[in-house]
Amino acid sequence: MTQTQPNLPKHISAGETPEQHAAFEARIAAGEKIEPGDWMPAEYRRQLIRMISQHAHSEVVGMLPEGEWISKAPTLKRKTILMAKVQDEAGHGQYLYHAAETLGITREEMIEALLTRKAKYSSIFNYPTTTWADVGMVGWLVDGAAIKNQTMLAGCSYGPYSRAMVRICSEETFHHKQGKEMIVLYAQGTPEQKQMAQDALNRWWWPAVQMLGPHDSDSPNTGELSRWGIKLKTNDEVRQEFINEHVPELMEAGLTVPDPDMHQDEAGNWIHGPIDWTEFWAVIKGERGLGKQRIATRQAAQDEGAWVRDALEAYMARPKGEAAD
Ligand code: BYC
Repeated sequence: MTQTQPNLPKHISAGETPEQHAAFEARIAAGEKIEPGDWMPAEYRRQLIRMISQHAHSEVVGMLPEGEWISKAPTLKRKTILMAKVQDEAGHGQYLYHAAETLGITREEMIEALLTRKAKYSSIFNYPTTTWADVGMVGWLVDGAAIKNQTMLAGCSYGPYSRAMVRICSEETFHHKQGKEMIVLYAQGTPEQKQMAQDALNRWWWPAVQMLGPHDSDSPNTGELSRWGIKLKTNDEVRQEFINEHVPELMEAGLTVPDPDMHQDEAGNWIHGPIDWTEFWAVIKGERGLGKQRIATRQAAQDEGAWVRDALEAYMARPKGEAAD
């Protein structure tokens, strides 16, 4: 928790001076990356730890809805692709936990915050994948929304986060394409397959639109994140990019976006109807959806993996020269 000083704005913490902040912000304005050993405002550090650790948790919890389908994939080809995708998400979690660790938080502290619900993870992963088409729709819409957000974050001011994002985005692009290819195929298939794709779109459209965060007017963190070059676009700007790309593509695939108010304005933007934010917050708090189940699953994985961590610690602490196996 950072402390503010009387008579200074909230983003300047106790012991920091406006001059330090001005020099720091000049570096960002000049396009320099901030690296782990550099001076940084305590609030910049806090915001990055919050956001990167929540992003890491999202990748790891995000393995659950798709992972359920590995044993039920319809063909060997689809199974192999899905296994690679889920494994990629674990890798993304690793890069991101490492990036957050460079800011002085430990892996244990982050996991504890996830399991005690002090830290959030993306609302989208509290929804169930009820049919095989949901796996394709997650790839197309969820990875599609994530890429829009993460391409922006690849240009962010913190070096380790920015570099992690470059690699993650290239993998997410493959995830997005495989999801789109699946859904386009099913939408052109039998009436039953097309209906399965449409039902999946009906389930995932609104959660995907919501996952990019509350409207800018209700986003308490955007001000500081934009000030410090962490967010280069606002939640609503990223959402608009996502909608503009995906609505025409879904229509071209023969599917109907489940928003009766969706229309194109004179500037060519696709304008969505009202978003149900009550649902969004209830899902984040675990009052609706699978939040409780997701945390219980992560807790079980943590408990069942304790012996592996203990064995690794014992191995690392073994006397010098002792045989490794
Ligand atoms: N879900 O001030 P705001 C993936 C919270 S995973 C839950 O606008 P901010 C994938 C927000 O944290 C991709 N909570 O926040 C993996 C804040 O609460 P706190 C995940 C949300 O940070 C597996 C409060 O609402 N991507 O690609 O300025 C399989 C107020 O919001 C959500 C990332 O994590 C939400 N959807 O902006 C497939 C990207 N939205 O923390 C795919 C990194 C908002 O103050 N994160 N909240 O208690 C970000 O870019 C930003 O954090 C957000 C929110 C745009 C999400």
